[in-house]
Amino acid sequence: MNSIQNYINGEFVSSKNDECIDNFNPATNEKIATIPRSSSQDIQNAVDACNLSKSSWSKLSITERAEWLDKIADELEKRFEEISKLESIDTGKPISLSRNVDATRSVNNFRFFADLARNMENKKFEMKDAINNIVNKPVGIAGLITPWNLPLYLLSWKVAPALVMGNCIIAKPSELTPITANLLAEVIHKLGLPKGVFNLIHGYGNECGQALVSHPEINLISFTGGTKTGKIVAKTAAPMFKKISLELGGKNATIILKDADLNSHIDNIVRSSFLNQGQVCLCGSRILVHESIYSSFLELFKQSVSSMKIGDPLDENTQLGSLISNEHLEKVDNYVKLAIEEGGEILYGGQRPNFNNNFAEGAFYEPTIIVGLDYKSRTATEEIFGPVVTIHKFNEIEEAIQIANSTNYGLAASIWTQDATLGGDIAEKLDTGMVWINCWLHRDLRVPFGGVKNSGLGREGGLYSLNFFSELQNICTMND
Ligand code: TXE
Repeated sequence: MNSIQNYINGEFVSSKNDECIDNFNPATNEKIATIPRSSSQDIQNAVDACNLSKSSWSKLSITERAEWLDKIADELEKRFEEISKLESIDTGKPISLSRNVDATRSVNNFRFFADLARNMENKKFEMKDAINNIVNKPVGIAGLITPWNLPLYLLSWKVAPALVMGNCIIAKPSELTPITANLLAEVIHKLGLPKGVFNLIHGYGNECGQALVSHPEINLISFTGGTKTGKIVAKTAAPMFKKISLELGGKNATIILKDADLNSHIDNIVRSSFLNQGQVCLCGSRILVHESIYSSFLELFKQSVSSMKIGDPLDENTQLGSLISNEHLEKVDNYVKLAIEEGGEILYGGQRPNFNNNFAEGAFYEPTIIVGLDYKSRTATEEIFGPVVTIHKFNEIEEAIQIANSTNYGLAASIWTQDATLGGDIAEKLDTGMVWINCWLHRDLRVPFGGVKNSGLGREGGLYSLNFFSELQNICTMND
C-alpha cells in the first residue's frame, strides 16, 4: 500500500493535521493508498513556497522553461508502462485505454507545449507613428484543480502551459485518483526542478480545494470537474478577479443523418458513447437518429455494444472497466431506474454484471441503451457520466438541431453524414464549443477546447492555453 504525501517546496511532506484519506481500486474495492487530508494550512505553505521561487522562475527564458518540459516528458515516457498500470488500478479503466490515451497524452502534452512556447512569436501592431508590442508575462501563482476521469492527462494539460509561461503551481488532483499526480511529483523531484515551482496538495475538494480557490495570493484557477463544483469555484474566485477557466460537464448529442455510412462508423459511434465507461465529458450520451434508419441503427448499435468485453481492467482485451466508485455507480443506476419511471425502455444493459471473482465488489456496470424517452426527460437532459445512452428519433434536420440544443450544456457534439457541407452547416447551428463530423475525440492540441452554457467558461488548448496562463501586456512605443 502506498502512503502518498503532499509535495511542497521540493519536499514530500504530510499534511499539517496528519490526517489521511483512504484511496481504493474501484474494480476490486481494495484499499491501495492513503493521501493527506490537507487543509488551508497546507495551501498556505504551498503559497509561501511559490512566493519564494516565483521571481527566479519567471526570469528564466521561455526556451529554458521549455527545456524543463522536455525533460519531464522524457522521464514520464521512461515510466510509460508504470503510468498506464497505475492509472488503470486507480480509476478502473482498461489498460489499453490508459496506454493509448492517458499515458500517451500526458507525455505529449509536455512536448507539445514546450514546442509551442518555444516557437511563439509575440504579436506586434504597427501604427503610422508608433509600434505596439504585446508581451506575455507570467500571471503568478496558478491553482490547478483536476477530476478523476483522466487524472494525469488533464493535470499535464494544465501543468505544462502553466510552467512554461513562468507561473508557479499548486495542483490539487481528485481525492479519488491521486496516484499518477504523485508520480509526476516524483519525476519533477528527481529532475530537480527549482524548489517551490511545482507543489502538489492532496485532499477533499470542499476543504483544500476550496482553500486553494479562495486564497487571495493565488492569481489564477484552472478547473476541470462537475458543473455544480464549477459554480462554487466561480462564485469564490470571480469577486477576487482571479483569471478563471472552467471545463465542466456535458450532455453531448451524436447526430446521425439518414445518409450516414453506418457500417464504416459504428465502431466510432460506440466508442463515442462508452469510452472510459462513458466517463469522458465529451462522450455522446444522447444519440439522435433519422427516423428512416432508426431500426437499422438500433440493430447494428446493439449488436456492437453487446460484443464489448467488460471486466478486469488489466486484461489487454478488456474494453469496459469499472466506474470510478460504487457511489458513482449508484448514481448511474438511479438514472437508469429514473429512465424506466419516465417511460423509457432498456434495450440493452441496465445492470451490474455478475462476477464471482476479485471483481465481485467492483463498480462495474453494463453498457446501457435506453430508447423511448422524451428528449426533454431528466434522463435525456442531465449529465449521467456513465455507460448510459438514450436514443431519440428525428425527422427534419431542424428538429435534430433543436433537440441537440435543448439542454443546459454545450460542450461538444458529433455529426455523422456523407455530406460534409451539410454537416458543417449543422455544426454552426449547434450551441457547443466543439463539433466533430464523421469522427469523435480526434484531437489536435492546437485547437480551442471548452464549452458554452453550463459546460464552462473560457478555452484551453494551444495558444489559448499559453494566453490563459499569462498576462498580456501591450507596450506602445512612439517612433523617433
Ligand atoms: O467532480 P468534482 P466529481 C462531472 C460528472 C461527475 C461530476 C462529479 O458529472 O459525475 O462531475 O464528479 C475538486 N472547491 N465531471 O465529484 O466534485 C475535487 O476534489 C474546489 C465532469 O469528481 O467537481 C476534484 O479535484 N475544488 C468532468 C475536482 O474538484 C473542489 C470530469 C473535480 O471534482 C471543490 C469529472 C470545491 N468546493 C467529473 N469541490 C469533466 N468535464 O471532464 C470539489 N473540488
